[in-house]
Amino acid sequence: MARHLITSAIPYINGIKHLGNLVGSQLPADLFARYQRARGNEVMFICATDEHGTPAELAAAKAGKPVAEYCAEMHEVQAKIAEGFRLSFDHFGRSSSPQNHRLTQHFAVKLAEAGLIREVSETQMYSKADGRFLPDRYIEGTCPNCGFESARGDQCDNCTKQLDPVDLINPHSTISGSTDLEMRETKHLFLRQSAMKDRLDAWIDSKSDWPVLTTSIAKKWLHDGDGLQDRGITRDLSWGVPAQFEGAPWSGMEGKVFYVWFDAPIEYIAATEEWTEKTGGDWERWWRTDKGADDVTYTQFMGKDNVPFHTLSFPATILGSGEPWKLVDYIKSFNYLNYDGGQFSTSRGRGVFMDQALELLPADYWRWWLLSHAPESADAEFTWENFQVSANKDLADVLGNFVSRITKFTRSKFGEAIPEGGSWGEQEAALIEDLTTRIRAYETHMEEKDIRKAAMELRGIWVAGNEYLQASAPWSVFKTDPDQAAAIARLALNLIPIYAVLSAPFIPDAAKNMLEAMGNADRGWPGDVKTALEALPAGHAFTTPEVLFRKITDDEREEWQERFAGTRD
Ligand code: B3M
Ligand code: ZN
Repeated sequence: MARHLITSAIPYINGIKHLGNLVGSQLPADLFARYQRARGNEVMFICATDEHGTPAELAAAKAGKPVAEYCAEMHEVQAKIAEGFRLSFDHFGRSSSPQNHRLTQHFAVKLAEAGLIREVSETQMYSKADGRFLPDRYIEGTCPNCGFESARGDQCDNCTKQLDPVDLINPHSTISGSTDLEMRETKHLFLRQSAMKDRLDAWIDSKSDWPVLTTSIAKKWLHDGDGLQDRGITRDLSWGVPAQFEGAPWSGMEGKVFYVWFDAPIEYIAATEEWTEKTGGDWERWWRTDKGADDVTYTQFMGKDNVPFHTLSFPATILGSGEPWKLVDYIKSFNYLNYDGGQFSTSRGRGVFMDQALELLPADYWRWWLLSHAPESADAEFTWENFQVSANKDLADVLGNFVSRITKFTRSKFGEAIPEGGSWGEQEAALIEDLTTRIRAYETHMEEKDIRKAAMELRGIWVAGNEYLQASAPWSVFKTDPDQAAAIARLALNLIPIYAVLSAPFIPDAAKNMLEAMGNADRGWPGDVKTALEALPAGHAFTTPEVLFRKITDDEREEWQERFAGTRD
């Protein structure tokens, strides 16, 4: 039994995420976790809310709530929506947890002991109108790299370049809008990433199987311009992990906290420790190579804007600590999903947000469309037309129709049990061969985290069953040879639990309904296809399920298109 540690980038606490966020991390991570569990492997699937930094503070201020209260509430909201999408986290943690406070401070101490932290006296943007320093998102201006006008102090959302607030052109405070800013002297801690450059470079070089999207971003950061830069890991904020604490090897850091991007990835570990508190399980055997984690395969999922932090900063923390922590084995990154001719926009409420999606249709519709159109090799685009076609064809016409046709036919001719009689011939042998090839290909795509390819193969597997039914036509055969019709029905009914098991990582609810209809006949992953097709014997009872997938009408499509074109308040 292999052991898989799987983490999804942890979503910021500030509000409900849109479908583009979902498909860029949590959903593909869930697909992989469900697949690995279905293969009988041991899985630890971790996600959390990212609760520190300026996004949290700004959102809480906007909501008129103390930040701790805001975070606690929004965590519950996000957890509930994640459940709605059937995201099967073993634990959905909180980066504000005591475990993360402790671990973040622990790493900082270890890094300092290894000589990888330096104290820097630097000038920072200070807003006289606001009476405070303006870290990260408290300041916006024009990106010096690409000219984007709403670049934030820490990163440009347009070109993904990491920025320093002092780099921005025409900067202003996002609290008051004030441009009356001045540079003031303040002390901060810096992580000496530059000292780790060669180690990180060699490590990235050893990952020849990683997506080019991942390695090219890492390489750019390592080699462009002056190469990998040291990064400030403290901020002038009150909400976060305090940078001054008992046992800290520095002084004068009162009133400062660690930078959100320093503590957020550490939360992957801390969330597993939170899971221990919840379950009594052993988190160290997932994270400490001296405590059993050396046989763990660790896979991370994230959008491309998060790649620099996961290929460079977090590994610098892990490697730099000098302790035996588990390093990531594979980083699956994604391009962006666009929305109907433009971008999803949280600030302008453009596009479909996770809570809204679930009000329109069950999770499986969204899961299927998003995963089968995952922005892997390039940016992808959500359009309502495409969504309607994909759901109606793949889910309703192909899979749903197959299940409905064979259960209804059997019920009407033989009753609700797998019928007896007849035998399989050439047509069945050909189907078994075809399915065997396809299922093995599906496994390969899933192992390689080629999500679109896996989706297309799965669809091919559904189509094969439909075509078999069409070609063998048990409704005609029945008139002259009821025994032969029974043999066909027996095979087709046995395909339903196989489809359920194979499809569950993509569409878990429909899979569950299919298994239930077949008397909860989960016989595990189909290894040998012929054996799997003989799993349910004649006489095994089934029920004819309600419509698995209803079709999306043109009226609905038009209404939704209009409704989500702009502003959500
Ligand atoms: N919260 C950014 C994002 O939600 C950030 C990811 C942290 S992963 C450790 O895209
Ligand atoms: Zn830019």
